[in-house]
Amino acid sequence: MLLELIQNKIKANKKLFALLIDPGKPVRNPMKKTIIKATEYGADIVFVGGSLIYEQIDETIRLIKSSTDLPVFLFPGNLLQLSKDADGILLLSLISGRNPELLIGNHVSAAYLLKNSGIEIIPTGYIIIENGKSTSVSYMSQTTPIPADKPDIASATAIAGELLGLKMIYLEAGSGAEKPVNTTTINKVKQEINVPLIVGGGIKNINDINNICNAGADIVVVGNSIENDQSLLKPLIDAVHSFNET
Ligand code: 1GP
Repeated sequence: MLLELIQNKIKANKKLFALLIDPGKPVRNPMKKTIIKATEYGADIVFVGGSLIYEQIDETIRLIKSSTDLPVFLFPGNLLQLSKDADGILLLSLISGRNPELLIGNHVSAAYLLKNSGIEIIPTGYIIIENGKSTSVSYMSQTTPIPADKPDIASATAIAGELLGLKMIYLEAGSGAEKPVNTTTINKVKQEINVPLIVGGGIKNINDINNICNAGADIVVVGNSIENDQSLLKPLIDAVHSFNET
């Protein structure tokens, strides 16, 4: 079970690298190669999700799973991104927003399908932090991100998520964000929760990884920058894992 594996790694003071694959982008050739390389370089998890969808998700998941033995988890942008071919799903509740469909509505629609799928389900509190420009996730979700200079609101949201029983918290700057979630917010949230903390959005270089890991992220998610420059894959994975050596 992935959640148990994550919890054990965190207990041992280890951090994890998750590669995000956007099923809306061309998966076949460049991405297949990226997934094979990510596996070779020691990535820990593959997340699959995005704002749009171009093909049946099952086909994409099967293709990814044929290239790696890493856990492949859905990180769904919408109800079309569900598949029993994945190993599991981050069942996201967008707790920074007040859009009822993304807090509970979609979960009700998908409940029977998910319950009968047999895949691992990890209830995850999804928190969008504002970063200066509009991102796909805030536009598509029609929600207002938490202001970047209000770490107390972010941490109160994360605490509420944990109190409601959510098993992980995901701090999101938005795919392709100009800059990642600020370290003050990450640090404040980390101090207040006991569940694993995922941080993603706008991570572009080793410096970003170091800042985010030092601030307390347990799992770092990178998508766009690796799609744009595959030579970043190894250094970014190594940067996260360098925190496991001390
Ligand atoms: C987006 O957090 C993820 O939901 C990853 O973002 O594509 O900017 O790395 P990037």
